[in-house]
Amino acid sequence: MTITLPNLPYPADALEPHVSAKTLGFHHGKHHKAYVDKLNAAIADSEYEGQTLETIIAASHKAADTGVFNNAAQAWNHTFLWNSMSPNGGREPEGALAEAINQRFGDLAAFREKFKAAALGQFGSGWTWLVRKDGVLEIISTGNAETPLTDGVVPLLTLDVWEHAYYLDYQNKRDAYIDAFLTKLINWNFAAQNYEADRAAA
Ligand code: MN3
Repeated sequence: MTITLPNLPYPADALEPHVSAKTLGFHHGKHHKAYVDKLNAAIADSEYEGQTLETIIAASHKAADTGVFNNAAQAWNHTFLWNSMSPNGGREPEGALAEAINQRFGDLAAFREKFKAAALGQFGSGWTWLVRKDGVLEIISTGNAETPLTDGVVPLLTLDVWEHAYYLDYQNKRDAYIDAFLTKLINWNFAAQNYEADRAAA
């Protein structure tokens, strides 16, 4: 069994004008694909071969096997990213997740402000996440390939703040890219599914 590159959940031009088809094409077809290809090369004939992606992430992290971990985590993070955005995104969260957002952050505007500050404040490459930690919502950032999966918290949604995610469309204006994500693209339905699944599992 090899790790496969999943298709995008929407056409490459579906997020325009906020994320161009060119950016999404490169990001998925070149960057994400390269992580998957390098991972498969690294795990061939190793103890990781045939394991699920999640198992490979946990085991390589524990073993400090950086070459495997970086590519495995990036493969997983990017699939999670595609689902964190939607052509119909940017609306307001609903139901229990909306209540939890309001309870934790005050209101949606305050959530957006806090998420934006975290995404802007991530120095260099990395990711900003909404997670559920011990039943409480938190906004966290991780550097490079790091993923909350190895911290025992449940990711609900993520934004990629590596320059390759936005440079073609926004150049150095990371703040405009973050605003577009928060107001036009963010997939609250996906976050709500992850939230409900974690509540049901608790
Ligand atoms: Mn990326």
